[in-house]
Amino acid sequence: QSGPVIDMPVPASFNELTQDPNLRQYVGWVWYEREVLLPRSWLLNALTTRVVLRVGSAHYYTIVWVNGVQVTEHEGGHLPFEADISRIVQAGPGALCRITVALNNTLTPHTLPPGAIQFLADESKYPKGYFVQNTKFDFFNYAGIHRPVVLYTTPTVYIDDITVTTAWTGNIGVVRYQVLVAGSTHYSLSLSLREKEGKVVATGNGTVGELKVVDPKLWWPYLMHENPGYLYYLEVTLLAQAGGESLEDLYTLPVGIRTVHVTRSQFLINGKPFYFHGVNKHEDADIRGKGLDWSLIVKDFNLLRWLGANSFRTSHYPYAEEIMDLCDAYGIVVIDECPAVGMRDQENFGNKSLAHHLTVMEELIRRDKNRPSVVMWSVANEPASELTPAAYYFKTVIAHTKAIDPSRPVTFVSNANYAHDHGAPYVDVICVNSYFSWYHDSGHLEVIQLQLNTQFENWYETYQKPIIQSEYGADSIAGLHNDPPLMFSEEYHKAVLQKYHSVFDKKRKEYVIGELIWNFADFMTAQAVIRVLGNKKGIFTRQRQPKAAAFILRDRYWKLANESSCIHPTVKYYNFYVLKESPFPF
Ligand code: GCB
Repeated sequence: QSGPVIDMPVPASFNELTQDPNLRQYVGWVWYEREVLLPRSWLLNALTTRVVLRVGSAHYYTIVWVNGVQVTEHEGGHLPFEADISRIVQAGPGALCRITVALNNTLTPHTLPPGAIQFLADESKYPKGYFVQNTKFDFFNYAGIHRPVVLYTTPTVYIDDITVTTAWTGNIGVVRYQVLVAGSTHYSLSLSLREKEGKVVATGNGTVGELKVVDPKLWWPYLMHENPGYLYYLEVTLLAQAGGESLEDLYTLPVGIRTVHVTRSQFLINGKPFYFHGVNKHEDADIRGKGLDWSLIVKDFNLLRWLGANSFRTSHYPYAEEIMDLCDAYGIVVIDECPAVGMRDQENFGNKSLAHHLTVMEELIRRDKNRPSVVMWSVANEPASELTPAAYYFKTVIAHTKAIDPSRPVTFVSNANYAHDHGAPYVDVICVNSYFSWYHDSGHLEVIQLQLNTQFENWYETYQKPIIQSEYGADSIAGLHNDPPLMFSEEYHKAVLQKYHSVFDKKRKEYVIGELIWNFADFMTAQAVIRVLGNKKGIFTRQRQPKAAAFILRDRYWKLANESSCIHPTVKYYNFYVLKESPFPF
């Protein structure tokens, strides 16, 4: 009944695991199914034990059944969702649990990212019923269960959510907390804040409060301090009664004490100017597509640190929590972006899209709000912000984002004309993408400096807000050489970067607060005449080998780190920090 059944690993994209071109470009429903044996102790006492099924992310629209009963559905890839499955698994006598997932990767004008199905009805050219899925974003629409699926338990009275914000003045650090408990109104909560080594530095109780830390060790970005990414651990203990038994729920949340502020020309972390010298990434690799891969994650962090990158933007969607955990622990600063990319048509700005966009921002903030590494939310990448409905649309999305999280600035990534950008008036920081001498004036390296200078001056004059060059770069095919530099050669790639850098060096003394290369690594896109097995703007190949441009950037980033007024004196050029102890058990 179900059609062909094949073995499918989780997590992974399904597209490139077989030799079948139809599976690679498949659009529609796919089904996953797996039976697992639950521990009996999870099933015996429904009054005390709650069983939860959690999906890290599945692309795009997902329906989940347990033992044939629908337990949840979720719209949108890149973000987690879960379902309380206690009643279903605790009802039957057996410990066998059948998990069925139906997943559909069809994108519509109202999904994030949007897409459109085009039926091609001319039967002299296309078979009957032929259709294609069109998208206006530049990465392959990999699909599947992309992140881990886990089963876990809590007591029936449990810690549902924790919100932490931090501040410090003088030698006192402040950790404000709010704990949400579900399952009962009768419980007690106690909190302890521990240092890395385990020593308790502050205690509290109740659902809302403030913990004070004397001489706090602040959370600093990588290369801004000799001990970056310092984390305290907030232990929240809940005690309650249910079914005649005492219940305990314990949750440990890593907490970094730091502040973020934006002025008209600066980005301040802990009161000191922070200059973003980093990258844009993708979750993308051979074979597994967008499936989570620990080895790749660790390799990428080692490359970031080798490069001297202090930050990245999660272009163009939220990245795995496992990646975000390492940003917190290593001090890599993150601009956290939602999947609003490729919004190029009028119909992407209606009420249906807007309602979904607000939900996505809520889900993203709920997931990442406590992360010290996340210093700014990005609500979209290069939408058609010059269209009239974009004005109300982005005003609403940005206001909603700020209302949920007043503690962080908000940005919006533009490439539209500065004078007609309907997002820019509402953001705290302007992010601009540009590709001079690539998509415009192709091959003319000599115009980059003039055009880039004009770009910065126009945006700053109009909005008086700090600016990040959120994308720039050029394609190069690794191993292709030409001197004088011609497009697609490694020499041209290097030359574009160097021209941009000379302008950044002038403007960073004024109001430019960062530069993020497009892209960290080559990545897969839809097939097109301007794409050679994908986008080749990576400074690393898709297999993570450096192109010539990587060495230019490495030189620059380490120099920037050493020049920066706030760099710790012991940080030396080309000094590569290796953590003595890894904070995570991989
Ligand atoms: C952009 C997009 C990015 C593309 C890049 C390019 O502006 O934000 O998704 O991949 O340009 O290389 O064209």
